[in-house]
Amino acid sequence: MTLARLPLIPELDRYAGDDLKVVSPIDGVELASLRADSREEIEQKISQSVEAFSSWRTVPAPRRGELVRRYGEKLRANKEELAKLVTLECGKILEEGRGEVQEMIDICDFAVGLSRQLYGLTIASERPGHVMQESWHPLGPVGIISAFNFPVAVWSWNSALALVCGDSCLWKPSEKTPLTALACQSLFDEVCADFPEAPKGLSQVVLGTAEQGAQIVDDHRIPLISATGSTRMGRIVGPRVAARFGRSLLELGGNNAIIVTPSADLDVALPSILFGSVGTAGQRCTSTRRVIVHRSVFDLVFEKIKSAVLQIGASKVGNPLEEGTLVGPLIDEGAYKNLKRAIEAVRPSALEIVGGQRVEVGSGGFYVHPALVKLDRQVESVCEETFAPLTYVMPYDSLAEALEIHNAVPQGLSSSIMTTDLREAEFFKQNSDCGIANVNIGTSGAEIGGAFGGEKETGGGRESGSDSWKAYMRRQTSTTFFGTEKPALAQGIKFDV
Ligand code: UN1
Repeated sequence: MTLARLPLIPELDRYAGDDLKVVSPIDGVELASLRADSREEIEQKISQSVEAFSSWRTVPAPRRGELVRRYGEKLRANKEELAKLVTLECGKILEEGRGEVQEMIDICDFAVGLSRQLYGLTIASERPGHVMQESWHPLGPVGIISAFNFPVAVWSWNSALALVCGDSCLWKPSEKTPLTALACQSLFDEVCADFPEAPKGLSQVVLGTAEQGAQIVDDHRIPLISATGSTRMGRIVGPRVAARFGRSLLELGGNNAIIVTPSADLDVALPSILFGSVGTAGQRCTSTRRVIVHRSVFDLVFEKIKSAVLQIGASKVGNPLEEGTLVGPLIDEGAYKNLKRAIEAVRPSALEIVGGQRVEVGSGGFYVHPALVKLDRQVESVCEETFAPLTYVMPYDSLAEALEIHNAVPQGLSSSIMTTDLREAEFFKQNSDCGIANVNIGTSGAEIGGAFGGEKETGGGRESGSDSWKAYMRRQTSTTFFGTEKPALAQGIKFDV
């Protein structure tokens, strides 16, 4: 254990144990070995969270915003260290590690503004002397289950909003990336130490695997479970939360496509296709997995992507801490095996396959040459999400057909069209079945200001910007009679005694 590499977790020893071996995907070296929370400890944390909620909900929202503002400042001061830890633990390149921490800072800023804008409504009543209002109240402890690929940003989208909404938080990070969670927790604790209204246990981390996650998922004291991860995980979490009439916010798999039309400006299209396909080693839920290209430019576009992918594969795959690297390692051997499996599944139908092989970068890590598959149509195996740098390129003839191909997968997160034709752009936006539909920018790299999430097997949740905050609050309709006459009943009902 190299404590010196983890200055953000001064109390790491407190978590030491044999349950979770945390390995850096960069070199396979063990970073730490941690203990999972026991059932009793989780029970205690949940009780603590309920307790924390009962006082935090009474703190005025702008003051709650002040705590989040200070946390944003703390992140600014520790951005580089936290970004390095993100890179060390999940393997994304340092530039993207910085981007991830910047997303946290941005959502904190967003939440601070929001803390003064948790607006309700005044509604016209049908009865004389009555007024109707809709207001938003704190919801309760929020359970946050996050994935390895955005180990800290996705937590912050949830927690920054939940905190200004008056909720307490319980965070079960991916068992592959618990260290970044502990680092965020210790920064949070530092901020709370100087904030008298912040109750003990306002935000806590629960360490463990799916087993520990399940205890949070099943607990009726936690009204909202926000879970990010695979569709497989969502299929388990969704029904379990529903069975106890809890609410879930699910951010699951994607299978995102970029449509390239004949009018596309290829200088605009190519960088987006490349960043979406190979950025973060293809391990974003927003990664570009499919490129649907008009037949008139199909070969040209494929060749351009291919030559860029070959160039990246030859010289830009490597240690994510080193400058110049564009593609770091896959998270682990399982991810590499999934990539191999997907390539074998598509091989019989492929016109051409580029890359997909391991790249030797040093010992231990699973580095791969990004894979590109040329197809003459969308085949069955393409419909499954593969969390790796694997991109399928296929042709279309009419835009209606392109949208049919586009929508024929079970996931519905992010989509994009490359076009300079206004009609094509609008047709695409009307017909894409995804939660995100971009024009002339790629599928990945969404800003925090918009609501983030998708339809179908992506789970239907929306988090981050816009009015996503409403998921973290309880809506209340209240009708007040202020008249002096006998109040009327609604619907014109007469009930004279
Ligand atoms: C994820 O991969 O789970 O839009 C989140 C993006 C990032 C977030 C991705 N802002 O690519």
